[in-house]
Amino acid sequence: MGYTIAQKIIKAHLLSGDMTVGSEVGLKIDQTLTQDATGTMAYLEFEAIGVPRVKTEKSVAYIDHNTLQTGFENADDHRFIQTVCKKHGIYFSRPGNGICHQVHLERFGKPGKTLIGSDSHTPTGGGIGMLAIGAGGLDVAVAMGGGAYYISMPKMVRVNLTGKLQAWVSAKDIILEVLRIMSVKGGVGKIIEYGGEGVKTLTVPERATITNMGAELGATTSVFPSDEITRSFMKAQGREEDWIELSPDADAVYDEVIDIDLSKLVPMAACPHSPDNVKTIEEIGPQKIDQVCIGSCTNSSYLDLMRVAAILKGKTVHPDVSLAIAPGSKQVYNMLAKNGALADIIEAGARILECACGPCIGMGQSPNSKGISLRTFNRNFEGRSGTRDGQIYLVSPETAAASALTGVFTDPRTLGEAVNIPLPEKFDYNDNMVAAPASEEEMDSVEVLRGPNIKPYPSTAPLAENIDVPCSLKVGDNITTDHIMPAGAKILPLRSNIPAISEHCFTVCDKDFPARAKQLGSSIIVGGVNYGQGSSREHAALAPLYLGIKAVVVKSFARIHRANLINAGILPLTFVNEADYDSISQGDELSLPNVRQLIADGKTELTLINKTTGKEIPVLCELSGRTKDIILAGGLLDYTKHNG
Ligand code: MIC
Ligand code: SF4
Repeated sequence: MGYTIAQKIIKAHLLSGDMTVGSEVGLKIDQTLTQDATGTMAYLEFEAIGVPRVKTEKSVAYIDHNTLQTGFENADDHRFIQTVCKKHGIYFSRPGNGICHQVHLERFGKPGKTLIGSDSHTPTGGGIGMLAIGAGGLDVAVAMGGGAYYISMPKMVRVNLTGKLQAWVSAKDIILEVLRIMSVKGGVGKIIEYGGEGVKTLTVPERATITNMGAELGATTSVFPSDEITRSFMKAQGREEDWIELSPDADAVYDEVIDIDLSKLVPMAACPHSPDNVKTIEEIGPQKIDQVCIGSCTNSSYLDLMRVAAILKGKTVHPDVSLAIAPGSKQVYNMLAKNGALADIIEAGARILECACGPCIGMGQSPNSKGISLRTFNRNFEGRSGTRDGQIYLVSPETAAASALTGVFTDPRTLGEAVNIPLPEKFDYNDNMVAAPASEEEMDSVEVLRGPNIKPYPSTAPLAENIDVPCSLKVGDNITTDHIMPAGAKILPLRSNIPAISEHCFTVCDKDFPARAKQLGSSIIVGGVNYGQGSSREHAALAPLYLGIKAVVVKSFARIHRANLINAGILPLTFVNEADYDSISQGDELSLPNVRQLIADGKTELTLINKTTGKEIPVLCELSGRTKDIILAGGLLDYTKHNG
């Protein structure tokens, strides 16, 4: 039996386990990336592990999220990251150089290699045939120290692309179609591989838009073959020597196949408040809009922005619309500046933002009350824009630019003849904004600079013999990490200060939660399906840890968040019968008697007793040998310190 692309990369990097679906595999990690909002914690964890110099082939730290500096916090954290990287062998991409995924794809990613990043959109690297996976900061820290990264062996899904996109229909519309078909939880436990004749019609930046937003499927990652198109992209980046060919074996077996005829797709939007709430622009109709934002790691490539510039050229943004544009990298920005496209964008009235995440994570440009904002981003969760009742629609750059001119939802196919922007033969690359680390001889003399905002990792304790605590919060389905640990300009500067950031934990759902949890001392959270979808932020586990959460009992978990809970030493439990969700109310006294012994004995089915009602509820605690030991030790940091 042949292998899929992902199986080939996994096989070549397998350190432990066998490749049976669902069983745990340990992978050798070639590259890591961090960004600043998760990076400070990841490097504090790396320091705690105590390995002097990274053991990966390439580790890069990007500054792209916390770039709005309204106080000392972000600047201090950036200085910490810069110095800690210099000391320990990590490349440092300076603020202004661009969004981690865009820059990594341009400058460092390599087909056939493994990459983990402390950001859920790390799968962007799948656009050039990498096995690129989003992970919690602590997992990235362990990988930097040379440790394996563990996933449960995913199922393989093949998305078979045929035909060719019509003019003005975009790669964004392809991934919106996949989201429409599979939903935000349809990819959990799966790797999505793209294949078929249609793949040959897509450039690397288009492929990367698709693998990037595959994160919204809940998938472990997404991957394209590495072919001649990949080779010409790498060559245009001056990195042809990094290219290898990669394709699935002819007899590779997929667990699921989805067929998409590209020629049938039309411009679409993900409507509020979920990336899978997809409608065509035609179905939405010519509704009035207030704001358009173009950028983010999904759609801020040179090709994206050249198309936008061509649409805006010689026109003016509608008077009722604010158009903001953030190029994805310095390379993109520079090329637009040199070829005059930036002038066309400025002339049309766009507000140019720095090369960073910006509005995607609520760092400015929050829309007006109830404002309708069209964004080329990947997430439209409630409140994420910074405006609680903001109505965010996720669209292609073409739809965004066309609508910015008319002031209403506009199908870009009405723009007339298509613009043809070819991939440049040579990108305007240089790495002058990437600082190399100190040499091995010099590293000891580098001083790591820490600001007063940096507080230590929360204290942990080995798993208790019994858990007897109340339910401090009950939430519904599809809770995102933006609910658990909101981001935005006001809260993000607290990412290195767990006590302070914990004051905002779950406040989107219940503003009294942090105070209640603290008053209770220890407690349990109850949730529905796909709990913890969205980002990789381990703060969504560390804040609950700080607030005394001992276990989270839900109908099902999103992958990265479940791993982060285990890393934080919080028990992840699922209901055996989903209907039992209804038998727990907030405030009920819950008990897991003899839990430590049962888990140590390898029991996977436990009994959760609702002492308030007397009901006995069967729950699953599915831990492997390694994750079991992590939970018993009180988290991955303690486990790693003791097990090396
Ligand atoms: C996001 O898009 O939600 C983020 C902000 O990039 C997060 C990381 C974080 O919360 O710092 C992610 O995607 O993992
Ligand atoms: Fe940044 Fe948005 Fe991409 Fe997250 S999704 S890395 S916030 S641009």
